[in-house]
Amino acid sequence: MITPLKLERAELPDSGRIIAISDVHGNLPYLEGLLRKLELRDGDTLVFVGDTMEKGPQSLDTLRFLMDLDKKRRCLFVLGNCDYWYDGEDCSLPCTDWYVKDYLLSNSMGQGPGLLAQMCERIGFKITPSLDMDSLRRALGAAFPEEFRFLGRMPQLIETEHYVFVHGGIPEGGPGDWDGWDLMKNDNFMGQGRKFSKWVIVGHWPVMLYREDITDAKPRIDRESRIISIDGGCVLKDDGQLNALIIPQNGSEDFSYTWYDPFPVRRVKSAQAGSERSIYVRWGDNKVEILRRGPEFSRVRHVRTGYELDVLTKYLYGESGVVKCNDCTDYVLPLAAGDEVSVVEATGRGYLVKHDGVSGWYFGELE
Ligand SMILES: [Mn+2]
Repeated sequence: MITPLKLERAELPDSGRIIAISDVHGNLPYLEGLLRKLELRDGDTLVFVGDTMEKGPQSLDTLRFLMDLDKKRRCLFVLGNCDYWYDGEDCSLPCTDWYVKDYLLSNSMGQGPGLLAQMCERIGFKITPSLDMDSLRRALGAAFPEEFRFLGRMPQLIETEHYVFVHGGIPEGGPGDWDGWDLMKNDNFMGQGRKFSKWVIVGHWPVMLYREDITDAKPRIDRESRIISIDGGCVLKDDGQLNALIIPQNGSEDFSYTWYDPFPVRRVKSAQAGSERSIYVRWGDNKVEILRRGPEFSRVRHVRTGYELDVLTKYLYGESGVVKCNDCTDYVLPLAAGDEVSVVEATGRGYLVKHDGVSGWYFGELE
């Protein structure tokens, strides 16, 4: 598939914060929660770094929310691989036949019905295996012209004086060598050993995937490569969060961040020491051998590393013998009495909590 390249240059205002958010994935409550937490001011510029849709439950509503927000505030948008529905020059039409069919019929993009499926449902267009693409295009094009125009205007990359915003990453070589798709879907961008003169701000690759020992959902700011990766695993990870990278003003490197997740915040009563050794078992590398199955926890061995840990039995899925395990960690968080944590899960042994974006166990009592 050849995806036309669409690059843009933009000027950012001299004052006001620049706030980058990526990978909302149709999770409107997280986005609303994050925007509330940010206490937006008139001078702020919001940059949405792609994948606002798909995988989560509310793609169409999220898109419309952003279209509305764009009318009220200064917003910039770049396309992610999950926002891309166009093929070739004619931006009034959703993407190629095979892509749309595959997506609509098999739900291959993820867990929930995505944007096009929600649009079909909204107008009562029935999706069947004999789906006629021309009538689908006519129906969606007629019912959602503004939505497609809005998406069709988005570039894959926005370059400013000091920062570059791109969903996946910047491919090797120069624009003459690039396909638009490689800017949107560029896996493990921070792990490629690249360096840049401007700050490159990306989403796409959930940041926790950059560590194998702990689950850390905070934005990763690498001053050496000048890459900032901000996807906190919203929708994709049960304990994920929606991050906002905050640049206090144009040209600044004094980055900060905040995030939203829905977990209740509590205080820990007693201090505990952190574990010296831990593992983060993640999707794609989650084959485990069950050593002892228990009602709440089971002892397993992570197949690739041989590491042994206890996991919640409900996280195990697949055939008997070597099975797979939902994302999890055995990391024990270092905590001081009075620390605030958000409680992801209460179990018979202790609490799975998050502290400063890091997930782990707390075995004491909560206030
Ligand atoms: Mn993506």
